Amino acid sequence: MSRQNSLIQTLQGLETEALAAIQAAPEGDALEALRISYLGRKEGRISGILRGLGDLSVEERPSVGAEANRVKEALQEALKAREAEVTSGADEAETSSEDLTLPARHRWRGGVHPVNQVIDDIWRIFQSMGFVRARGPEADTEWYNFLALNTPLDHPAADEQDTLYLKDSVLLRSHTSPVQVRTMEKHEPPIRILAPGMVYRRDSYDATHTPAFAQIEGLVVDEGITFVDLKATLAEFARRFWGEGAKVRFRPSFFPFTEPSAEVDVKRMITRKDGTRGESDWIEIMGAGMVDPNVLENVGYDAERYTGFAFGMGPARIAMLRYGVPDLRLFFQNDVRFLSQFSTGSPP
Ligand code: 2NM
Repeated sequence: MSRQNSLIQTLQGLETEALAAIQAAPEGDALEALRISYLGRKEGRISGILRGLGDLSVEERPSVGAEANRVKEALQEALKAREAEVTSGADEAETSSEDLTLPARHRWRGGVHPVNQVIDDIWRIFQSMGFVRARGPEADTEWYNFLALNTPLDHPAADEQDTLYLKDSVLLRSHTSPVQVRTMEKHEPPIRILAPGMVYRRDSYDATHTPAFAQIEGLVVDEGITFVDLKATLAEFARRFWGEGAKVRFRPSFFPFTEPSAEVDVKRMITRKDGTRGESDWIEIMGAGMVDPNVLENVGYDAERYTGFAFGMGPARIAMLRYGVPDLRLFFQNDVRFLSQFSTGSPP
């Protein structure tokens, strides 16, 4: 065979080999290695042949040169085309064994936090009984948080609650009662308000305590309000929240801002695992009482003319009872595996 024909055959052999390797290259780095090994200026095998053209005779040179250039261009084109394929992932779509009958991945859907669901439910019940929502600052003064509420600063209630002070006589409210005081200062009776909001105490962080938690307090003041109004209002609330068979019980207690004061328990109708109906134990759900006349005087009301009742509860505690959650901290960790159990929406 002539030198000329043998070189052309070598070129065509290299072309076949290179095209197969380029088509099989999985990604950009492998393609670059192939480009260097065939077309690289120094070591490239095609480039070597082109460089050797000078050694050929004038007759041999044109046909070998033309073939070398054709192979070089063919490889450049194949490299470019394969490069586009591996970067676009076209190859993957062609060859993947993806099962198109699998269900689609669902979108994450937000939900209302279980404690907020309880707050919403409680709010709707009192709203339907004519209560109006009241709000106030979370940072307040000793006057609104304690003194106006008939609680001297050396009183065990002020001490017990272990208040978070911001500076002299300014603190994070330890209950939402200062909202009631501010509302009474601004408005004459009749008053019928519900004050939901965050409150803060220097407390531990464990299964039953957190230093920040939601509270809901209610207040009714008018002429002729009695303890019967308090009992009837809370009994109605319990039936609406826990179901028709729910009962309430009032146990004597003490708060500086109410007299008399009571702790309120609820007993619910339950359905046991075997289907039989029965009653739950008594469970404490809130504190309540008749507003102390000193509190009414402190906001400028005539305590001879007006009386009132007030109550306060912790929605997180009620959410624990309602959903059987054993540890308050679960409500604060925002673990989606926990929270998604309380989502009401069905997946799309
Ligand atoms: C409770 C229990 C009993 C209460 C009293 C007042 C106010 F401002 F009217 F005096 N607001 N909330 C109250 C009464 C709160 O929480 C356990």
